[in-house]
Amino acid sequence: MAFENLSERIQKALRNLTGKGKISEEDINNASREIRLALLEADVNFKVVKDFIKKIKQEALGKEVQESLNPGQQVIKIVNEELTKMMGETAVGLNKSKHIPTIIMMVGLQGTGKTTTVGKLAYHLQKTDHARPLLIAGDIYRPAAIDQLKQIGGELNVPVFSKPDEKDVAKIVKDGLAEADKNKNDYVIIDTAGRLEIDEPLMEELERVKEVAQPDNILLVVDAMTGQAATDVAKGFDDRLDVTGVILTKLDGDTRGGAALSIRAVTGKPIIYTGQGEKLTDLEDFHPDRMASRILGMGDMLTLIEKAQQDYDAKEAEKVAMKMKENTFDFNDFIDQLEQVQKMGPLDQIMKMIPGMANNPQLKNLSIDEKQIAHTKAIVYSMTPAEREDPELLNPSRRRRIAAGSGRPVVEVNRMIKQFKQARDMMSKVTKGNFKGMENLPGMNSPMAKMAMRRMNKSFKKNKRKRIKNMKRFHS
Ligand SMILES: Nc1nc2c(ncn2[C@@H]2O[C@H](COP(=O)(O)OP(=O)(O)OP(=O)(O)O)[C@@H](O)[C@H]2O)c(=O)[nH]1
Ligand SMILES: [Mg+2]
Repeated sequence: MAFENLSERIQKALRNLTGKGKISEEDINNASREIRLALLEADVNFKVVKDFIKKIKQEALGKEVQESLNPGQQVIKIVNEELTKMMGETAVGLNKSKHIPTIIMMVGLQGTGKTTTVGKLAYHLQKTDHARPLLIAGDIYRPAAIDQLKQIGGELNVPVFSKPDEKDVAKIVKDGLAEADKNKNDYVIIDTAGRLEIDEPLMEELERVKEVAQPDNILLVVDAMTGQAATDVAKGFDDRLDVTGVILTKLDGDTRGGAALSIRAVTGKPIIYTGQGEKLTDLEDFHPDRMASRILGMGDMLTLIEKAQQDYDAKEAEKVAMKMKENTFDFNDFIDQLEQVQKMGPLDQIMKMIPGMANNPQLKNLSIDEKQIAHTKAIVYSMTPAEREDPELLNPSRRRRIAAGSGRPVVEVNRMIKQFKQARDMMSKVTKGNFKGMENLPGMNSPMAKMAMRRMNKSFKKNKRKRIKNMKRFHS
């Protein structure tokens, strides 16, 4: 998976912060150092890394405290924002010509994915813009290049203009454009030849094509797997051709992240699309914010919670399973469960970290009832050890004593004991891999908490086989 290492390391550095109520300058420095190393290892441009870390420190140390976030979450937010800025802030699309055709010229080193991307882009424009593109085969050096483009055109039902015997690429492009005029194509996409490195003849040829075609878009195709070297190449192309945008290919692969993260900062040119596979459908618009979230694993903050919960589940589910089997699940276990829920942190605040969620109206109705959980705990702690271990002892007079001891009304004590019994039922389901009903636990009565539960339920089911194996081992 792309960015795996980078993602993991940055998330780890940030996770160390989220556990803390207060963050010192030293904490920030430690996290910054970790992030810096992670970025350098991901082959992000040295200068870009330096600027980035400087900004993170400035922001993290200087920023006014925002009440809705704890300090660790605030640092995550800053890193997320800076990472987004680094990649360009907002999504950028193609330049469209006032008059048809809109002309797109594809450039880049050998094997980066130019020809494939010509096809992907044609398909994308067909889908999003009902486009009727013409493709021009401007690579006359590799014998199979024209056939490759023709095959792609055939798949998409898109015409391909080529002149196999013409040695002047600018002339081919000129004739191709005349053909597009004649046929009223609304887009023209020009494929060009690649070289192993930037060389003078290649650049001159591309400059001539640019001169003739006057393209609305010159898209530099960059292989994301090549890391920092890719940014140097990008700069070389940009200096000569003044490209309008970048397409990052092979983001589906084991990309370290260097090119994706530094190319915008180094060239000032926006990433417009990303290639996510070899098929013609594998082209996606580039959204800096989504990419940052993906790197930080935040687009799916719930996954983090889920993961924590899974780790807990693995051990705890075994214990609970045994308790259920022996019917010894008691109030001590009940308290454990409650504490596990609380350990996940203030759920409403974590929710706000999810991109797009901060302004979600549903969040306003969100109440994770911490108070209720505290009351429940007070009641349990007012029980004698014998009562906690054997709930059947709880007769009316004991309940009155517990009510007095915890400062809660008797009805509430009764309700809680009833809930406990429900929870016990629920636990018997949990051992069968079903979290349904967990929503009814105290404090879990909110849409968001329910959503988290549904997710846990799903992931629990997914790992069921593994769990059953573990349990069998545990019981044997
Ligand atoms: N996994 C993956 N492979 C890709 C992607 N884009 C292109 N490829 C593959 O990369 C290889 C080279 O692609 P081409 O489109 O021929 O590259 P090119 O830049 O036209 O190459 P030259 O014309 O030789 O300069 C092919 O095997 C493609 O299938 C992508 O986004 N993901
Ligand atoms: Mg090619």
